[in-house]
Amino acid sequence: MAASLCAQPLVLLSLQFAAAAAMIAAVMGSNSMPVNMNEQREFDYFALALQWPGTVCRRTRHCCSSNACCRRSNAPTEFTIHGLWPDYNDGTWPACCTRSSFDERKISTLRDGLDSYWPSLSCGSSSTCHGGKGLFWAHEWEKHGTCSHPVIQDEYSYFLTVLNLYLKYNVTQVLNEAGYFPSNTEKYPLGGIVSAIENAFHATPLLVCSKDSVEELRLCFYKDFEPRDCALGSIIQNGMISSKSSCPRYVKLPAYVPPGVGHVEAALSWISDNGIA
Ligand code: U2P
Repeated sequence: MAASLCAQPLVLLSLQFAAAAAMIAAVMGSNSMPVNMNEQREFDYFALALQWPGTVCRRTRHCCSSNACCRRSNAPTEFTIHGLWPDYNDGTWPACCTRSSFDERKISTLRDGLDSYWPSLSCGSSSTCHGGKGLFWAHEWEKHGTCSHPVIQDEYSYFLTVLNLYLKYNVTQVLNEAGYFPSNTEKYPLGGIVSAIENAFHATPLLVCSKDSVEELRLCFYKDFEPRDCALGSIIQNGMISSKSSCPRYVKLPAYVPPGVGHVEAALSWISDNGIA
């Protein structure tokens, strides 16, 4: 009798543990380290991940107020922030390092900058580390920001640091100055884009593509926020580090097309909204 009374909570506990582990694995992604806080060693460097709305917004099928792709003429048309990620040199990264839950009030004074430069480009709520759903910012803080210790100590400093880095290292401006502008027809040499960034910031970025379109550009930094080369797409497979780039030799920087009824109609209405003949 006593044994069966004890067994039930144990079964329940292990089911809860399995559910929590599955949830955490989903939040962390496949290359992240286990979520045992005590086992997560300090990270090696930061990656500032930027998204290209012209590519990401093509995935928007229906609109909602939280998706900046749906702001039509007011939608972002330059790289926007995805997150600042503490990474390891071996291509893995720590995730969900402390129990510090996101608190929107702590970043209220940064709100204008975050809305402009760090908008969500999707409608779905993001997973948080502790089993909930929340804002894109909540996901980035809980998954990545909490692993930035001891360099970044709290939520406010994390968001402020990211905004400052983004504004200081203006990737869109560098690409424009090198002659790379949004276009749905033009293709640019990947090497030219990489060289433009290297010349401006003296470090090699990492580009991520969706087919032939640039989707993300990552700038990497030492812990004192001096630029450094990104670990060029190293991923761990079967215990071996291998290098992988998802971009072809010639890539597009697609122009923003508002999501809607269809690409052609949407493009035409966007052109007329913007007074382009
Ligand atoms: O690349 C796909 C997703 O994996 C997560 N990622 C990738 C590289 C890295 O250094 N760190 C990292 O976390 C990202 O997940 P997210 O922050 O969006 O949850 C990235 O989108």
